[in-house]
Amino acid sequence: MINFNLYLITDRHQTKGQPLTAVVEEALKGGAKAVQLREKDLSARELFELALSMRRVTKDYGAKLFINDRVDIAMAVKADGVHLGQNCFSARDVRKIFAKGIIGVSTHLLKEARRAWDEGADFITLGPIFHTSSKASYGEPLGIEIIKKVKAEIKMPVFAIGGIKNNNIKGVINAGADGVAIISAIIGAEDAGKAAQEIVASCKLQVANSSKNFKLETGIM
Ligand code: 3NM
Repeated sequence: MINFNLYLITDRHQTKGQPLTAVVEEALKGGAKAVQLREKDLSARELFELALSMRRVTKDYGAKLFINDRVDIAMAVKADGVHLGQNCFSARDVRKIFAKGIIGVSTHLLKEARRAWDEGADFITLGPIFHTSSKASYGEPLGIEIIKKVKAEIKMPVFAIGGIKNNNIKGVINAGADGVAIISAIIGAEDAGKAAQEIVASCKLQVANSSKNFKLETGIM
C-alpha cells in the first residue's frame, strides 16, 4: 500500500510564480509517486478546484494523491488518502468515514507516533528532523536519533520530514526511515523534475543498501 519512498508535499508559495500543478507535474515526470496537497490558506472551494487538477495529473503518472486535513475534499476528488495534523481528526475517526483511504499522520514526538499507531494510521511523518525554513513553527530540529526510537517501537512506515535534501537522505534512511517527505528541496528547486529524480534515486539506493545491511547483520541472505 505504501509503495513510495518520496512523499512530495506542496506549497504554492515556493514555486516562484509557476503554477503549482505544472511544478508538481515536473516532479511526477522525475519519478515522484506520492503527493500531498497542503495549501492551508485556500478556501474550501479553491482547494477543491486545485485538488481536482492534482487528481488528474497524479493519475496520469500513476501517483498517489493525499489531501492535508480535509477528509471531505479527499473523498470528493477520490484521492488515495488524507494526511492528518495533530489538531485534526484522529485516524480512528477518519477510518470510519473514509474506509478505503490511506491515512498519514504528522508526528513530532514518540508519544504522537505511538498514538497514530494505536489509532490505526497507515504511515507517519516524523519531524522536523533538520532545520526547515518551510515550517519554523515546529521549533527546534529533533535530529536523527528520534527516528531510531520511533522505528524500534512502531511497525509502520516512517517518513522523515523537515529540511530533507539529497545530501542528508543517507543519514535518515540509515537511522531507519522508510522514506522522506519534502517541500522546498523539490517545490522550490530551479528544476523540480531533476530534483525529484535525484531524490528518488538516492532514496532507492539508500533503502536498498540499508536492507542489504540488515540482511547481512541478521544472517538472512
Ligand atoms: N511538517 P521542507 S516540517 C510540512 O515537522 C512540514 O511535521 C513538518 O518542508 C513537521 O521539506 C514541514 O521544505 C516542512 O523542510 C517541510
